[in-house]
Amino acid sequence: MADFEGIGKAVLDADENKVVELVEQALKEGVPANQIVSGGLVKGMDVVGGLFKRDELFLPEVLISVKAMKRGMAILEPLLAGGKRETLGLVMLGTVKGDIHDIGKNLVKAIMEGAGFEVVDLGIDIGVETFVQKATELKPQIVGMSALLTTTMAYMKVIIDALQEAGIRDQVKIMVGGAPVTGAFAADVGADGAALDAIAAVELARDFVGLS
Ligand code: B1M
Repeated sequence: MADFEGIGKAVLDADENKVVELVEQALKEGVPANQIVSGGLVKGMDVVGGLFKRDELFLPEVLISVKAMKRGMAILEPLLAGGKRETLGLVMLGTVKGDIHDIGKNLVKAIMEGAGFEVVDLGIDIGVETFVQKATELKPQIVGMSALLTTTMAYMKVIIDALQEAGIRDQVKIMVGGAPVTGAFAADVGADGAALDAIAAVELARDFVGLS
């Protein structure tokens, strides 16, 4: 019987060796990789996210839990590639044109992946053409934009308008974030919501895909 609880606890404890040991043990027992991800690793990250939200864990601790989770994922990912990986949804993320800040975006990516989303990261300084082209090609459930500068956040509206013009605005949920971004700003530019931090981003993403 796979020790899902133990895997989740090892993620919470950021005990990489234990994560590896228990994941390998579960595989030996014949447990499918996708079940180990959803029943063990993701459950552990859910607990981490909850504790962070209640200020019972701090960012560095969250990041080492993400690292432990990723050790487990590194074993499981090749096995998932052949079969169908179950994810909560596809998220496309990018820092908007003119802006190269990516520490927060990368954190959002890591925590979203930890929570079970598949994330395609377009990178930094991403223009409207790339956002529209990739959204058309990849058909994500969620398009996420990050901006740290008051001068670049306005560009989010350019992208949202272009998605509208391309006829795909209604097929995606749009999340905006970054230090200067607020809920009121999100409403102004026509986004579906803003998230103040990475945990809030996961909550909003879960809400977007009907899981909250
Ligand atoms: Co820049 N910078 N910077 N900078 N920088 C700020 C943002 C600034 C507030 C500093 C200041 O003056 N006090 C200021 C902006 C002022 C303004 O616009 N009002 C500023 C400036 C002016 C600049 C330059 C213009 C400086 C210059 O060259 N004169 C320049 C701009 C370059 C450019 O982008 N074109 C610049 C450059 C840089 C560095 C390259 C040196 C470096 C970036 C390195 C990198 O990212 N790889 C840098 C840094 C590090 C900062 C500060 C110090 C820290 C930002 C950060 O990483 N925070 C920042 C000051 C500050 O915020 N205290 C500053 C930690 C990170 C975890 O938080 O990014 O807020 P944050 O992300 C959070 C949330 O916002 C949210 O979740 C994250 C995790 O909790 N979130 C999302 C973020 N994206 C999200 C997306 C979502 C949802 C949530 O959904 C899609």
